[in-house]
Parts: sequence; structure tokens; C-alpha cells
Amino acid sequence: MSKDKVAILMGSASDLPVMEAAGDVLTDLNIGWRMAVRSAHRTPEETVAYVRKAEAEGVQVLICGAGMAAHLAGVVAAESLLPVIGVPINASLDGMDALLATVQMPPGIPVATVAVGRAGAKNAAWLAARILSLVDEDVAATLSAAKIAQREKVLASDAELQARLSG
Ligand code: RP5
Repeated sequence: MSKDKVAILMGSASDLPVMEAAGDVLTDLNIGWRMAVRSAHRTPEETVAYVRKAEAEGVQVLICGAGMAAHLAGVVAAESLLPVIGVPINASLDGMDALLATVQMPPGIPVATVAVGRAGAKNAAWLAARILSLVDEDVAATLSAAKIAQREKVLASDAELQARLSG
């Protein structure tokens, strides 16, 4: 059994500059993860094999990023009962093609679709952490601390702004 709780898949190595943001957030949250390039279109058999192995090794959430006709998250959701989070990537048409291909799943095969690009990749990791926190007290505690830190950061930036405006 591996310590990796999240697997990050991407349709092409060209997606890495976006998808690496998901790994960075998971690392910050102290959650084990793995990453691979698997294409729904170019390597369908290897994609399914990767998912099967990840399941067998204890991975609990799957994050899938792809651009253009982005079928990776949908194919993975069709193959696995694990929660699947889809990250649309802007490889053409400002990412609208990937957004619609990822989000418009038929009933019964859900893909939790986040925003296009790096913001979406980051939120995919945050959402994966929230899912894991349901059964992992350490992750729950890390998320609580992160929420407090985010609040304090915003309030500190406002205090700085107010000081500059009044000074
Ligand atoms: C998708 O096609 C990939 O996810 C990528 O976003 C896009 C272009 O792939 P490359 O031609 O750069 O390999 O399958």
C-alpha cells in the first residue's frame, strides 16, 4: 500500500505547467500524491491500467487535467468509483472546449469540474483535500489551519492598504 492518496493525470506533457500547481498544493497540505501522463485518446489502455493500479495501491481521489476535446476525466470516471476531479486546460478556444467536455458528463458518471487552468488545478487539490478530510483527521486539521491563515493574510493585506491610504 502506497502513501499516495491522490493521483494527478494529464493528457499530455504539455499540460504539466498547469497541473504541477495541483501537486504543489497537495505538497503544502502534506498529502501524498503521484502524477503521470495518460491520454484518453492516445493511450486508452494505459489510462485504464494506471487507474486500476492506483485503486489497488490505496489512492482515494483522482485529478485529471486535459485540453481540447478533454475526455480524460470522463473516461477515468467511467472506469472508477473513486471521486474524479476534472481540470479543463486551455489548449485551444480559450479552454471553452475542454471546460464543456469535462463538465457536461451524463448522469451517473460525475466529474467535479473546476476552473480552467492553474486556478482550477489548485482548487482540484483543495477539493481533493476536503474529500480526504472526511476520513482523515490530520488533513482536516491542516485544512482548518489553512483557512485561518488565508483569513489572516487577507486581513493583514487590508491593514497594510488602509495604512497606506491614510498615511
Ligand atoms: C489534450 O490535447 C492534452 O490534454 C493537451 O491539453 C492537448 C494537446 O496535446 P499535445 O498535442 O500538446 O500533446 O489531449
